[in-house]
Amino acid sequence: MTDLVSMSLMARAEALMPGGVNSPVRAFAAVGGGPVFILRGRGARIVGADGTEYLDYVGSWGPAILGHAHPAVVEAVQRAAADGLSFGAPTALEVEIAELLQERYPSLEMLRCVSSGTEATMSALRVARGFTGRDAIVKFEGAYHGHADPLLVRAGSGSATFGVPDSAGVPLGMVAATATIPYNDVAALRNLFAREGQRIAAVIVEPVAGNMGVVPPAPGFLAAIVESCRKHGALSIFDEVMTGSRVGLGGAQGLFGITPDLTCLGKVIGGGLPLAVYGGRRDVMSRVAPLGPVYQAGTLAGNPVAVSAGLATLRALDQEAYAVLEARGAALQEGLTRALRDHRTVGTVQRVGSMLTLFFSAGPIRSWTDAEGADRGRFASFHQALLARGVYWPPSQFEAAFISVAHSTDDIALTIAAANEALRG
Ligand code: KE4
Repeated sequence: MTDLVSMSLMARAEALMPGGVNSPVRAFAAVGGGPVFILRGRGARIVGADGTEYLDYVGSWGPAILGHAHPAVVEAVQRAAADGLSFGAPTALEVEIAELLQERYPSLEMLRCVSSGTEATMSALRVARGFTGRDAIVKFEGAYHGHADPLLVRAGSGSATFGVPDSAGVPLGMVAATATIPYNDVAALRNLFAREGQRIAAVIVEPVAGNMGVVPPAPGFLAAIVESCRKHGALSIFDEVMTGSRVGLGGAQGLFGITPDLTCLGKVIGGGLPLAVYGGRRDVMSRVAPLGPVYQAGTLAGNPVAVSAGLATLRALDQEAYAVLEARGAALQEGLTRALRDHRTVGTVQRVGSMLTLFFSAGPIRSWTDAEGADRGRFASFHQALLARGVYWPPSQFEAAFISVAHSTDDIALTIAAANEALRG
């Protein structure tokens, strides 16, 4: 289902952009019906091209944690823009956000602003390889860290697999040193380190997986990563592009009390504008140019308008905001779980804070192997039924839904009612 205005816009878009979109998931391929083109957003709601209003659970895939067009963020952006959009020179704003992020993420002894999560993870891997002098990196099946070549490797087959590209155009050589192992599998991690530890530069992990749907870390999993890296002279990288300032003031590392060597941030910290960060141990980050031999650069890195949006967003995120996010998330999880039970539908709702996924699978979902068994067809019809009832849910079974501070208790109740109708079929 989509509206006629979006359909006509899509016809024009498809003539000019691959799939009519600027990022694949937006095409609604996994749920069918074609995308809704968005006119504007305010608070917890977005308005489609034909004027239809939707309760938004995509939130720009995480950044809109305060809701859309938050007055303080809009005002900060307008004020910054009036002074010039970009200078390619240092500004006080970059110092302010670096200091604020270091307060919230003590592991960020030194950091660098970039313009996307992909840039952050790509750069973190490069500095890890430069610092250790090693090439091998380890990621987990079902995790997504942006589209840099070394990270586009196919999900493994249960044991560690090196170097199978997951995209055309990625030379075998670019992924030959990238191993994938199952998420939450400490034994597989330890076995890989026992075999290859001397050549592993880094392990990169989503400390709460969001890109296979929400999969929390099993007890001891994150600690095992940090400990194995330390034992073998590798670096642990927490990709907190999604979880950073989403699952708590200090991200997943603050929530779980685990300190990685390097951290990547994005999404929320830019408040909807292109801003991301990588950083961590001072001895590691001191290898980055111009201080050291690891090169990384960016025309718009630390852009004053994007930084202003990020500062306004982060300053509005206090413990009270996280208490609201936790309460809304818990209420939605409880309501959706009850709806599945009342309609005798096989499914499970997994959540950390204000990011959650309803899997059409019995659960628990602990890894990609568990997640990929979910009923995608059932998800697609559920998504379409929600959309028809004014609820804009992420258009893939393997994504997280995001709640904002602007979602009211009534909005949560409305969503649960729509879910009950959608499950009733
Ligand atoms: P960007 O390059 O899209 O800013 O960030 C890449 C990235 C890195 N790390 C994690 C944990 C991420 O979730 C992402 C991007 N997330 C997707 C949503 N699953 C962005 C949506 C999209 O690709 O359009």
